[in-house]
Amino acid sequence: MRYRTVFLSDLHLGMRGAQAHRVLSFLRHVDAERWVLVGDIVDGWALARTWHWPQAANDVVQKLLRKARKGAEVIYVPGNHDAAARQFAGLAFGGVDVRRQWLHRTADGRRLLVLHGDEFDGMVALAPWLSRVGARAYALSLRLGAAVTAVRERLGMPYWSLAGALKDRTKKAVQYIAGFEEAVAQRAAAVGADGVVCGHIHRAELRAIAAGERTVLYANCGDWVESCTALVEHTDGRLEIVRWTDVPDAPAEADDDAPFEADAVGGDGAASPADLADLAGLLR
Ligand SMILES: [Mn+2]
Repeated sequence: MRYRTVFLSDLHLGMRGAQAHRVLSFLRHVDAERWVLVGDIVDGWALARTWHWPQAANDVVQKLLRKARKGAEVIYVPGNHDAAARQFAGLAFGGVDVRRQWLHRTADGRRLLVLHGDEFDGMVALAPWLSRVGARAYALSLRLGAAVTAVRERLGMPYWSLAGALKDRTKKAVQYIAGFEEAVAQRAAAVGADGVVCGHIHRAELRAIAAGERTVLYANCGDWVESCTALVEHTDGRLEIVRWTDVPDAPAEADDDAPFEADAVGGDGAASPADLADLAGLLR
């Protein structure tokens, strides 16, 4: 499959529960002129707690760099979990263009503001699973979800997300998501863009949202922790959310690598300068 542009966000490589082997399968089957990485590609928060960097995560980074070498345009807009990379905004590494935000022009001439979305956390009330404490509870629910997923795969059932299902059913989650989408759409309208592409809340979406006098396109890439979705632009500029349902063989080393203790890299979960240097190394 070949697209004009593929937008990917929230791979969370380095977090237990990340699905690097699925990302890899997607990258092997899909080709594009342009790859836009919309943040939380590497999860520096999770890595600072427990070092978990399976071969598949490495392969994902290598595969993206290879696409850049082979002539694809690769733009990387870091998110809050890989915010360390924001210091490199304006620079390019191995053909990867790092930007704080990005203005994408579609083949049919629409201007889309690309940002991760954590910029709006302070403006939207109550995002429990997005705070650092919430992130741990969320990771736990994902690990539970991973067990369910493993059983379903063994039974040949399609991929299904426990955390996603739980999240979608709480009233507060619904309110939060609506508030987030509204805030992001308002920003796009304020800068005169025709739409916005973001990630962050792990919920793929593609719809028009009224923002004041205007209507803007709200596009969220979703994530590769739960839903395995990407936003793609066809050669004619048409946008679409695709869900990657291929179930590749899970790597044998999946969960038996002994993690380093979290306190080896800084106590309270905050990234130390050494962590940032490590992260920068991974991103290069
Ligand atoms: Mn995020």
